[in-house]
Amino acid sequence: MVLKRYKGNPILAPRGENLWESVMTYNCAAIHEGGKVHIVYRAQGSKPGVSRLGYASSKDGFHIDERLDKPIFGPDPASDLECFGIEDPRLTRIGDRIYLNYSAYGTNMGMVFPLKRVQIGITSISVDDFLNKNWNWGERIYPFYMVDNKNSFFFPEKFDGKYVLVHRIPPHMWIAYSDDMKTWENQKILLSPRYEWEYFKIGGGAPPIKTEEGWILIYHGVDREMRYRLGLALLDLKDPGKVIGRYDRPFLEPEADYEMSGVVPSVTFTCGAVVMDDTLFVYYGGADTVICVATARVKDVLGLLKV
Ligand code: BMA
Repeated sequence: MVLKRYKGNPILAPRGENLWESVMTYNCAAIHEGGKVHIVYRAQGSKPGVSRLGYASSKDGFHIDERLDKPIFGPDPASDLECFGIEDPRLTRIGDRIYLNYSAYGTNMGMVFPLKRVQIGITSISVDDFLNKNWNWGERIYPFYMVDNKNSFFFPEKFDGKYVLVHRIPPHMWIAYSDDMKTWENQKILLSPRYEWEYFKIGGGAPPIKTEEGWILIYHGVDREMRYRLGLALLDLKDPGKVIGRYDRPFLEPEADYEMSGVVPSVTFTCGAVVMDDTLFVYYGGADTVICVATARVKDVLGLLKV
């Protein structure tokens, strides 16, 4: 297998002493800035329960050097739109800001018997504030208001002056373009389920990784038994809406104990990957309980994507 699990997995696990992260610490964003990997992870104190985001960092990508005791982002107390939690974060740097995309899990406002809804939430923070751990998050926006939608992230670059977003309206992954991140246009399906192991639905995983041969896109695929695997595609460097490669087999599938058993068994789910010294580090949640990392040489990953 091209992608190799780190032998010290899991690298991060729930901490009983902190109520907000005592049961599940999983699907995490990862971003490489200021000489370290910043890991922003989803945490819960019970299932079902409210998800919040925790923070840890690592210099070498494997060992956690620092971990904060308090969440760095949680539901807006003034809004019903995320009262059930902030899920599955993705981080992307564009210019001098870092964007946080998340699944906002809330209700239909004002309903007597509220309907639970998951939609895309987006906010941002300056790179300086992020690196100094001043958690001054900006405005929260919900670009596809009340649409059943999640697994969104941006490309780190603009294309023809436009922001580009990947998102998921089941069962497909979509791509959309915008001048202001609020109004999205030219939407189209980017990828649809194709293989047996992703038959039920697919969704974006880590924000795209730029290489000389194209953008590496790691996504997840869900089969009929609700098993979550990782998949791999390659997008055109200049036209990110054009798929130029797709690996027909899973890039990673639940096999290790920490992926097979946990709060939700048989799940590998990524929200972030970074490249250091030509090595791709994929951070992922195992069984919705712990955080793991697996690595591969970028050139070997590209080798899987040759069509
Ligand atoms: C999805 C998301 C993920 C989770 C996965 C498996 O719908 O909620 O956060 O890892 O289910 O339970």
